[in-house]
Amino acid sequence: MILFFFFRLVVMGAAGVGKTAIISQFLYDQFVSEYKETVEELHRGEYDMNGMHLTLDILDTSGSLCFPAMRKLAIDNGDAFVLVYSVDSESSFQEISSLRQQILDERSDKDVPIVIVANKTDIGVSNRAILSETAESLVCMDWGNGYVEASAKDNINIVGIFKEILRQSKVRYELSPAVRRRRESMPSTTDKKKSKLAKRRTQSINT
Ligand SMILES: Nc1nc2c(ncn2[C@@H]2O[C@H](COP(=O)(O)OP(=O)(O)OP(=O)(O)O)[C@@H](O)[C@H]2O)c(=O)[nH]1
Ligand SMILES: [Mg+2]
Repeated sequence: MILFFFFRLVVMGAAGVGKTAIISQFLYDQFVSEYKETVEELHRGEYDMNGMHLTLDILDTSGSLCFPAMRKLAIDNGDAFVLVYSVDSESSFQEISSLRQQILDERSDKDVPIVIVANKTDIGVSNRAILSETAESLVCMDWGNGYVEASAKDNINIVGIFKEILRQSKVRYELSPAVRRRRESMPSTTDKKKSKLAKRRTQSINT
C-alpha cells in the first residue's frame, strides 16, 4: 500500500528579497543573478520513498503586485509559510512582520508553521541593516517561529529552510540518493505559459 501526502508551501516577502532565487536553488540547483519580477508561479517536487509518496507544492508569490484576493487564497490554502527578508533591507523585515500578522489574522489555526528566512547573508556583516541576534531573538522568542539565515547566491542553508518547515510541520520522511525525484514548474493561475520539467541531481533533505 502506498501512502500519499500532499503539502503546500507558500513563499512570501517583499520584492527582490530572493524568494524565486531560493526556490530555484532548492529545486533546480540554479542561481540567476538577473532580477525578473514574479507574478505568481507554482512549482512541484515529487518524492517517492518506502511506501510513501510526497507531493510538495511550492507557491512563489510576488513581492510587488498585491492582489488581495490572490494573497487571501494563498494564505487560506497554505500548509506552511516561508517568509523571506533580505538582511540588507530593514523595510523587507517590516514586510515579513506585516505578512505574518496577516497570516495569523486570516487563519484559525494559530500554530500554522511559519519559517522566517534572512536571505543574502553573503553580502557581508558591514552591509547588514538587521543584526542576526536582533532578528533571531524576535522571531524565535517573541513570535515563536523558525529562523534560518541563508544565501541563495552561495547556496548556504537553502535545504535547511525546507528541513525546518517540514520539521515544524511534522512531515517526517527520508530521501536517499536512490529515490526518484521529479520536479516541475507548473502553470499557476496567472502564468499558464510556463511549464517545464527540471532535471537536476538528487539531494537529501532528511529531517
Ligand atoms: N547577493 C545576493 N543576491 C541575491 C540572493 N538571492 C537573490 N539575489 C538577487 O536578488 C535579486 C532578486 O531576487 P529574486 O529571487 O528575483 O527576488 P524575489 O523575492 O523573487 O522578487 P519578486 O519576484 O519581485 O517578489 C536578483 O537579482 C537575485 O539574483 C542572495 O542570496 N544573495
Ligand atoms: Mg520572484
